Amino acid sequence: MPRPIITAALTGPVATKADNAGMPGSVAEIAADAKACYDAGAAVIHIHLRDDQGNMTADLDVAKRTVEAVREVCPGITQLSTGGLAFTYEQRMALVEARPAMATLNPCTMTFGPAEFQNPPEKMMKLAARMIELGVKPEVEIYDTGHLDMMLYLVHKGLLVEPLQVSFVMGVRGGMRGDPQLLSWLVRELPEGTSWQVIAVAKANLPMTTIGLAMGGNARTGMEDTLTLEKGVPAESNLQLVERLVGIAHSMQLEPATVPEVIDRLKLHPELVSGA
Ligand code: KMH
Ligand code: ZN
Repeated sequence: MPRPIITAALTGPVATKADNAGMPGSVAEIAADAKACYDAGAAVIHIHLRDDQGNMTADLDVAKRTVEAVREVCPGITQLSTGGLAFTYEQRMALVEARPAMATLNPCTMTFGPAEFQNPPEKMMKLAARMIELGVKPEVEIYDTGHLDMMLYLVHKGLLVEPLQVSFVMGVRGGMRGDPQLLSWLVRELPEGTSWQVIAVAKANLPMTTIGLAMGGNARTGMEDTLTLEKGVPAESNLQLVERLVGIAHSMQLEPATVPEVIDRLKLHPELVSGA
């Protein structure tokens, strides 16, 4: 079984420091958390931006400063989110101009809890094409079974280049539920050589993440996906969540993948990882 790539999702599009004081709330706090999570075994750091007042932002200058700040403190691979519910598609698209090594690509519009998550096909394909031009590796976020077919269509159109990096997002109201049978069907449909993980939110987080690991997938945790260690027990920090996940991997005798392994497996642009 390949070693699992551990991703730390430090901040999200919904919760903020007001929901859990352990969540980072500035560029400097994001960088410090990135280093702590990298040191604990996370090779990839998934980030929704925060300005220095702790607000969610899609400001390109903040994006550039964040990518730079993480590169300065650790060799972890920065993955910027181009998701987010509070910004226009144009604002979200522009974030790849900060040239992170990776960024997310959400292939379809959907209901997302109480909100609408807009990913219009023409604009989404423009973003996919721009990511190829810049050498930014997309992580495709699949919230429902039809999204997988959209991903395969993008491959067919030359808008996604293999090896693919995929997240199966489970537990969002409006997307698919956390269900092991669904997961096994999805994994079976992936092109050979695809790297995949489960992003399981809220109560699906721990069981589905663990099942994904046991099936040979990668794994993600962090305060974007869960604010609690268990019902009624808030997580203290992203570090605590990463340490727990690495502990689960170790209990299956799985050692987290290193950054050089991830660069090689996902065919990342090494200069975008190091900033050289
Ligand atoms: N917020 C998660 C449910 C993204 O940032 O583009 C999925 C996610 C996608 O992390
Ligand atoms: Zn995200």
